[in-house]
Amino acid sequence: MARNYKNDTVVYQIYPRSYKDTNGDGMGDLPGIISKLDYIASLGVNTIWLSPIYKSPDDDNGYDISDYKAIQERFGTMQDFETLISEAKARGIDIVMDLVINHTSDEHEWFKRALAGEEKYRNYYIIKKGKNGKLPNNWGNFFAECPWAKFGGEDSDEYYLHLFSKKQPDLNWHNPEVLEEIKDVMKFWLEKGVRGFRCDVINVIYKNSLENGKKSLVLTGSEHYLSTDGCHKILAELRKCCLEPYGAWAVGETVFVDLKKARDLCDEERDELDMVFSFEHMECDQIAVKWFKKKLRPKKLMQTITKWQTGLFWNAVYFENHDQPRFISRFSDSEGYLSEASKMMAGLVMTLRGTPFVYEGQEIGMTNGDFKCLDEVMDIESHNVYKMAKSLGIPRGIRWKMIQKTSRDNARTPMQWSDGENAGFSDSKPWLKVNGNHKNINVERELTLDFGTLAFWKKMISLRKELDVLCDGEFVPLYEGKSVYAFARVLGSKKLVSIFNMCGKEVKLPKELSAYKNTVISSYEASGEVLKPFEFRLTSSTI
Ligand code: TEU
Ligand code: CA
Repeated sequence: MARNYKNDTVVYQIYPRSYKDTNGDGMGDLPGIISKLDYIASLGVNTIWLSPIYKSPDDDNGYDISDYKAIQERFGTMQDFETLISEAKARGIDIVMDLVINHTSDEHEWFKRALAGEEKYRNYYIIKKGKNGKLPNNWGNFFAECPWAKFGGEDSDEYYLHLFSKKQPDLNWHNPEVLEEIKDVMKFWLEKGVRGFRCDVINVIYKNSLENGKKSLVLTGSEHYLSTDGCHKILAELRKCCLEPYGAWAVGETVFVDLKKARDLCDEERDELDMVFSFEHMECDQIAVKWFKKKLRPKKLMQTITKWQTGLFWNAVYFENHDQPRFISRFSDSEGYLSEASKMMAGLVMTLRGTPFVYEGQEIGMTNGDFKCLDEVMDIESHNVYKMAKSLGIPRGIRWKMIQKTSRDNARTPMQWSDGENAGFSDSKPWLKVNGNHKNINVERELTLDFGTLAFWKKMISLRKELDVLCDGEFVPLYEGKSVYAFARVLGSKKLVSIFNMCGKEVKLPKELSAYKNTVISSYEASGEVLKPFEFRLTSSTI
């Protein structure tokens, strides 16, 4: 299969509303991203993935799109977007767009016309009569709501399906016209020079049936829509008609995938996606559902990483994004070692096999938000889950702890550019509270440090691109201990060994690893027989 990404692609994800505000409305914007392109280029990344910048009423921060071919006014203009593409290109940086096609906004023209009774557009959505005054089926919803909402007012006997918020009606992918519309959208952006797409919840788009689902704690009904044959067909078609002719690539966000399902979507022989974001490694510290967290056990994390590294031809390597709590905040003993933990993560992200994704702020070791109460949290999912927890009788204190630990807003706090007012993000009150730790953790300060967090990330990014063994080499598991992890990357006679201490205590270097002494780079200035808290080292040896 043609693979249109390059093995030395390193992606930087930007969540536009939190990156840089230039017009003082407290919300990041496209001119803000343009003003930071030199900074982004200095990181050494060669691709930017932009979370949605399309027109949207912002019920789910842009993942509810009301016009696929227009720019969100608050973010800027189409002219700004074109400038971003060309200025990025001038710095050797490609742009990848977020493609959200499981649902639109209920304010999209198509939905409005459906509501107005146009048959053609009713067919774009999944609309069903209730069963004897009840809902059409027993399915669950990703945002802890009811997935069915009345279509056309309270008196209607019809419902529309929404797996996410009520303002995100699911598209009907049984309708070939929907496919044609989306092809047209993709071509529109490809013509403007974008290099590919990150496809939002792509493995749920095609619903096989609307029958009741098997009762389950999470997402009852998902067996009717996870990775269906219909979905595979659509992806193959989008690849052939849209991606291939433009030499574009696609990463799929694929929820609840196991290895087998992931292989079916992006294996070497499949002409669908280039790679997928899987979730198993993000769930190492969860109890049944992501809102209940337990202590992260490094060993579980290592085992999961090894499983996916050895199980897939090529991985999308990520540990942070706009939906996940910051990773360094998940290590229970990272307090006091935040910079060390971040450097270790740089070592991990950049030496695993696959395409590395760095999420804004990860390169300076940003942490979870420091929210004190629910009023400071904006995310719709957090508010819904809080409500649901309340209705289940979960006590207030515990409810809040849940949200505090797991809210998606943890990763959405404004980028910390300086120790100044609003962290240098904006001249006025930001849309989401800036983390108080910007006094210590910020880009300006990092730029003065020779051995700081940022300097280390940059060094690792440049190694990742320069060393062919990191780009192309096989992954070979070597060691999984209580906190020590090691693996090799091998290409011909070249071999690099990554060694990690995934905890905040010193540990002796295991004897199995004592041969790997030839250090290429280390997250501590000197490295010896003892692994320091969260130490990472990369060593080289020959075969
Ligand atoms: O996320 C899909 C998804 O399943 C989760 O990661 C989501 O954040 C939620 O927590 C499930 O419980 C994607 C986007 O990344 C997310 O920002 C959107 O809200 C969502 O799709 C809907 O478009
Ligand atoms: Ca702005």
